[in-house]
Amino acid sequence: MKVYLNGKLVDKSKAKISVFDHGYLYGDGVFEGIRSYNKLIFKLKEHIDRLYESAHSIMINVPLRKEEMEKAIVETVKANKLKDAYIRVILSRGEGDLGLDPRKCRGNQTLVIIADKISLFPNKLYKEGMEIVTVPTVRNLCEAVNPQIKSLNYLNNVLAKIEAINSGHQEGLMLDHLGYVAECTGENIFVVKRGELFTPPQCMGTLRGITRDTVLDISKKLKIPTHEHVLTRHEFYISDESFLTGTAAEIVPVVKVDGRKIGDGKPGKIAKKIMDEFQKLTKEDGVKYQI
Ligand code: PXG
Repeated sequence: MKVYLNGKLVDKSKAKISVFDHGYLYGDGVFEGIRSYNKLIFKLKEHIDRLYESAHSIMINVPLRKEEMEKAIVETVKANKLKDAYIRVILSRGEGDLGLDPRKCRGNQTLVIIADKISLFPNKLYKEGMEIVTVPTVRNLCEAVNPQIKSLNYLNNVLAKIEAINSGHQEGLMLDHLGYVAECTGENIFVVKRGELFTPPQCMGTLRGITRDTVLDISKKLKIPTHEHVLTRHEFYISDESFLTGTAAEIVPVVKVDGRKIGDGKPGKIAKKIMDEFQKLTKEDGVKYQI
């Protein structure tokens, strides 16, 4: 495997960074997870835009222009001869000293691009649906560490994931500090009620997911009335269908929340329609590369 490290493609065994890197010491950095399907990188521009927005928000200068970033990502996937890839772009503030002071990193950002494979959940879950549970850890406050920033500081999500796993579930539903539904540990969430689609608005402790945006586009195309609206757990429990969206997870039907069956306890019709449309899109839409 070849890994992109600060402008060079190096062997995985040589892809090493300093223990003084503030990404390692403090989670001081940003990242993106991107997928390619049959030599098409899906929503690459959107992922690059979000990476630059996250970096801007925490005042890290991205050492490449956006066109150069696109090229670096494409070259990394090509170097690994992957038709279908999961691409991780990681930008940290770089090597500094043992203090928090970001100025000590002197603009030495570390940029890593890894192209690999990922399969987050077993196939069975996509057909039969997932059971999820509400977790005690509250989603980060927007005024503290804004969930819109895709930062390397994922402890909030990791804690929630631990709680979900400890209770025998694959995913955990995270609420915001007011008790409204926010998102899962690495996915946005949707519910369907009487043929209409609902998802929490961005300001409710959710990441503006690129798969979420894609689903909103699909629902527009399919003429499914869609609302970005605050949701309580009750609304979840009484919904007809539910599903999760994320680049790594793609679209996963949810059939039980906190022991309550959703609809008839099987993946819903609208979820399936959206999953089909999503699959079609991944086959046609994207930045093409040759291997
Ligand atoms: N919410 C959060 C908190 C995320 O981290 C999403 C929603 C979905 O966003 P996109 O843009 O991918 O549709 C994410 C992204 C993992 C893993 O291993 C998941 C993400 C990132 C990194 C790792 O589960 N999801």
